[in-house]
Amino acid sequence: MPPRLTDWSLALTAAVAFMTGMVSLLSGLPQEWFIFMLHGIAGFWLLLLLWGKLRRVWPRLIHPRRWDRRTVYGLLALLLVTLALGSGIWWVGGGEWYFAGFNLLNWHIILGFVVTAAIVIHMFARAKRLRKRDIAGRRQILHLGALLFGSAALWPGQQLTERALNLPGARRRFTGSQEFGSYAGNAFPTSSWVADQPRPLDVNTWRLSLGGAVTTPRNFSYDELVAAHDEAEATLDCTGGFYSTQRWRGIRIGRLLDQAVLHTNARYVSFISVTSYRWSLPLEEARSTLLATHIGEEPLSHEHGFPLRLVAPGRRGFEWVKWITHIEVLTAPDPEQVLSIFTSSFTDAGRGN
Ligand SMILES: Nc1nc2c(c(=O)[nH]1)N[C@H]1C(S)=C(S)[C@@H](COP(=O)(O)O)O[C@H]1N2
Ligand SMILES: [Mo]
Repeated sequence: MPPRLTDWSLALTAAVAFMTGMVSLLSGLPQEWFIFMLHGIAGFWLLLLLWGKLRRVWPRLIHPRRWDRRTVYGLLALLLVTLALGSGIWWVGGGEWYFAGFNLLNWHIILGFVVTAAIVIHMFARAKRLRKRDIAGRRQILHLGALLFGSAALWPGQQLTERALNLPGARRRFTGSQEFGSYAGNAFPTSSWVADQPRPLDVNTWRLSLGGAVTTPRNFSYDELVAAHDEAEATLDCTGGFYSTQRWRGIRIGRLLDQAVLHTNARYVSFISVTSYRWSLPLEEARSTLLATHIGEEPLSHEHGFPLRLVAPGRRGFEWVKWITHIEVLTAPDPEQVLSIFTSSFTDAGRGN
């Protein structure tokens, strides 16, 4: 393949890998499985392209006399991309490896950001325009086609290999997450988006307040919420790579909202933690969603969000707000909630004061 076509294909594939990777963090519904497939195919495509590029620059690499500053950058880039791809493939195969407190998936995400940033900088500094003769031509089209089919075939190949070898990766959910402690009450991993660590909340003084676009703002005591006995079976699927299916108990949000009379322009419901961590759901989805006080027969443990947490089926774990103290009915989306999940750990309550 012409060098420029290889380079532009690399950039394009990296962009696809980056975007599908980002979208996958927000995908939790079974019908969104293809996002994860596209991400995997983009990974294999990168691997094949890299192979082509490596063959091209190989002579420059093995002759120290031909080394220059670009060789060093090139090798560094190669190392980064190999680590990014390797961590992803290893994780998907069921690999367990921790470094500096982060697992393979965490490292894969970090490396994905670093590689993407490096490619963007490189493109601005050095990219050469793609000319007509780089793309038009039977050889080029055959090459690109072979790459596309090759990577598309490698993906199911990988799934089958995992199953044939009975690797731990074969038991992953479509999101890539592995199961822990389903239907066993509080005995599944706990997680934070950053590092929220509030003090345990005292239900004697704790109240849930419901306000915003409502006619009659209200407070609810813990006992009032527990009395509802609504149930839902749902899977918490953390973007850190574990999932757990539980029977949750608490109160359906529609039941709460009915007691406050919503304004006609109400559109979203925001769930706000004592740490200021917050996330919102569209009104109709929120109505059928549960605020949990219990997992199975056990009250939520402090780490799982006692006294009250959101259980939002089909949404990824980071959206399941813990330690809720406020519910705010909104008339418009809340884009700044994305910031809140990064800053909540630095608030007084988030640090445990
Ligand atoms: N207030 C608050 N809620 C939160 C988080 C957080 O950091 N703060 N982390 C989220 C993340 S990333 C996940 S995966 C789930 C983890 O829930 P668990 O600890 O019960 O497993 O809680 C979510 N709710
Ligand atoms: Mo998470």
